[in-house]
Amino acid sequence: MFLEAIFHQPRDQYAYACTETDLHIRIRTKRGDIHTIRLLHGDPYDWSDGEWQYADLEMTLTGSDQFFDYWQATVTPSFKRLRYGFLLSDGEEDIFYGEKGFSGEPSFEIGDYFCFPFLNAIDVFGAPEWVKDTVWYQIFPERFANGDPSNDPDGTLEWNAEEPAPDHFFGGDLQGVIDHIDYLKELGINGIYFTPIFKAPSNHKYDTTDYMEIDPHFGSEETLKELIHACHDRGIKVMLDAVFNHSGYHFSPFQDVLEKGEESPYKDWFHLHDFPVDPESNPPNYDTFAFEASMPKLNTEHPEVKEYLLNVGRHWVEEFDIDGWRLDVANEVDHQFWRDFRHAVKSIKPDLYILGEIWHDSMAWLRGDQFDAVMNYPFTTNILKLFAHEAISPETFVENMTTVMHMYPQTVTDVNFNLVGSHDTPRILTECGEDVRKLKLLYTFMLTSPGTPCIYYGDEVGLTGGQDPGCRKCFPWDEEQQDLDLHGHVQKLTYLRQEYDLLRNEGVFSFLPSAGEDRHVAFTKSDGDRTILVVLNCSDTDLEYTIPFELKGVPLLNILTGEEFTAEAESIELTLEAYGFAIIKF
Ligand code: ARE
Ligand code: CA
Repeated sequence: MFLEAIFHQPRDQYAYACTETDLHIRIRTKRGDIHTIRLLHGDPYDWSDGEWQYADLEMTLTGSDQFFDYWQATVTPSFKRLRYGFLLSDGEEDIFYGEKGFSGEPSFEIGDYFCFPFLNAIDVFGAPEWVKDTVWYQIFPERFANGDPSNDPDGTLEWNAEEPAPDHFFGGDLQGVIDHIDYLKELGINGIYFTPIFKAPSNHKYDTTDYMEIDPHFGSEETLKELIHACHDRGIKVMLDAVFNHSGYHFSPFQDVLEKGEESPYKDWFHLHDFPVDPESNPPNYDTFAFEASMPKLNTEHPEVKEYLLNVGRHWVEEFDIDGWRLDVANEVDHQFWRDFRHAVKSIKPDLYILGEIWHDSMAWLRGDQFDAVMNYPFTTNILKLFAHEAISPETFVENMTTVMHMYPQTVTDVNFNLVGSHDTPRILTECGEDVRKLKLLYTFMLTSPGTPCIYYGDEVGLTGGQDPGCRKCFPWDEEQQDLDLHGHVQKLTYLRQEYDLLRNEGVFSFLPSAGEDRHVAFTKSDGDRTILVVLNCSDTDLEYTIPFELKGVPLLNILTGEEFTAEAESIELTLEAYGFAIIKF
């Protein structure tokens, strides 16, 4: 037994309350090393027969990555307290593992057990219920649609006439979104994430001048209200972008500091190194986002700054009824700020969704006291490697995805924000070498797997483009320029996700083996009674796939085609064309 590979910690993704009554306990072991694990568990104060009383429960293997197996058990402690240890068996020997380490026999000393002291309801991770049923659509407002030419900035270019450059304006605005709201409804999305809309000089508006004003080139407060009404009437949630790590150059407190230096009452609002404050110095003599002189970092520890920004957070929830905040550069802002932010906005709207923009391991923000989810870029990376770049084998993909799915508590994974591209990455079709078959396959995976998927505007009609600013082209509203077949596929998937709760976040997700000559990925979502099987052929040749279940006499439904059939033989073969896929329900 490889004891050195065994890992558990009594917190975070290894021990957490998944509901107000239940705990998930997880452990990691060397891949293939352990056959069974029993969780020995009891209440710390239950000594009814003069001995500590514990029960025992078999743990489930929930997945394997390159090096490790992951195991999980759900426990409902009668009195909300738990002491627990693991009895691991490799078929030859049994080893007990608890807080004090390993021993040959299960310990009778309660002090040797791990401790989950008490399941306090207020500490349970609680993302809003609606999120797991949401398919997001990300809009970069300057490029989605121009609904009001009268508010266009000077020098606005003709829609879609040129490749976007960092300083281009094409006139997109909020009225444009209102005008096309039924397009979005019909696409089957039910949440919109808007990149920033507050007053700022750039086209992307991450350099905020005024957090309390809608950018006049995007519209007015009335336009935003109308837009949010139009969305809510159609069951679409609205999430805005909060850029609180830094302000823009023209933010009046920063202007004051530039003008008055040490005399400015705002000098502690930023992280200034010395005076005079000099945006021309290289690097700037104050902290910024990524050495950008036009993005001075805000001092979120300062009580006035904090109060100011929390008020911004509250204002757009209270007055405009937004449903979510996406937090820009969330990991560079202090944790205490986010705790207070959560409290401030959730006191107004308890089911508000808080999404942090973090590209790396984000456990420290996902303990229930800060964010509900993060932008799941590790998911993106793995998807690109398999489906777009064909740089890894399906087996490696399954291993990597298993790592990603075990990075956080399951309660987080269920609502995490899955994306395959954004305004910060090349377009997904470009990543796929403009092979639409690959993109359809990749969408099939994203829209049937756990988490809440997001479609970046225009990806569904085949927009292309490289890294920012290339990925920010204007939406091609002329249908001649749209890939309607791709659009139809995305729409089909969003509708299926609405129709089948198993494709949203019900049931247990399991990969099926994908070893062998074929390049394919297969997985099931199942609640015990009903199962949906998804098979994806990741190669440019036909795939003969034998369904690895005994289904003789069982009625099957191909939910993509509507075709129903009953298996006559012991085994059922599916033939999938190059980059083809099947979704079968039984
Ligand atoms: C502009 C130019 C770019 C140029 C850049 C150089 O457009 O072509 O490369 O300047 O400084 C906004 C605008 C950008 C603009 C930027 C600076 O949208 O167009 O870029 O401001 O003016 C990291 C951060 C992450 C951040 C990305 C961009 O961790 O928070 O970098 N994302 C947010 C927004 C952006 C926004 C800003 C932050 C600033 O989503 O749109 O940029 O408000 C790795 C790392 C990540 C890294 C990621 C991307 O994987 O692990 O940490 O993210 O790459 O670089
Ligand atoms: Ca306009």
